[in-house]
Amino acid sequence: MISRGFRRKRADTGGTAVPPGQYVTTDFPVLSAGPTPRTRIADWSFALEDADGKEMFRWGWFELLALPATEVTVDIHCVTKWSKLGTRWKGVTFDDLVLAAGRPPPAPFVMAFCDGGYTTNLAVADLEAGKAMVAYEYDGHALAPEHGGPARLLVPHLYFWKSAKWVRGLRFMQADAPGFWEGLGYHGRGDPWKEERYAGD
Ligand SMILES: Nc1nc2c(c(=O)[nH]1)N[C@H]1C(S)=C(S)[C@@H](COP(=O)(O)O)O[C@H]1N2
Ligand SMILES: [Mo]
Repeated sequence: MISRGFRRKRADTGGTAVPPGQYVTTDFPVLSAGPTPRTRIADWSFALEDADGKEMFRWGWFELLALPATEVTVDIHCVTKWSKLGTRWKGVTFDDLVLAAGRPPPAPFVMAFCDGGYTTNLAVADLEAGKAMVAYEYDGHALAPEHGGPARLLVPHLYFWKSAKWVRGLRFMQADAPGFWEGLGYHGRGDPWKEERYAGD
């Protein structure tokens, strides 16, 4: 009871508990458009590619772990209407990846790409200044494969489909272009507070 009351109070401090049309869940649903890929750590890497598809930088698994790590506790919002409050993650922020790459973002948009073929588009403005990370721990443990392990994107201020699981890199783009769900009618940006669920919202 104590933790319940505390949680409610915490969520209320922002004025609104969850974005419009969302309900709070305490479990952690798995939503995947296909099977869970199983990439060996030895074969895993994360790449930044420029707008011509040329590699800017690539980190192997242990190189990623050696970068400065950031821990966040954030609420997440799925477009299927569940929200989960106070989720705890650890990973490397987009800012720290860009710093380590030693080159500023060469274009204003990215396409995130993943094992299994999933993609999602994001504006650099929605990644920088601490807004996004490549997360490899959830709630103090290695990220489970079904939730995107070994590593996933975490962009909690947008609907959770933007948080690409099994992410393997970001390809910069001069012009915005739809990823997997965006090409099937979902919104290009997906701000849950504006209820940007479908194209045209
Ligand atoms: N690679 C990949 N990433 C993905 C998805 C997917 O199908 N494949 N589904 C997205 C959707 S729609 C949601 S709601 C979240 C679900 O993450 P979870 O399974 O950890 O809850 O992952 C997003 N990232
Ligand atoms: Mo989703």
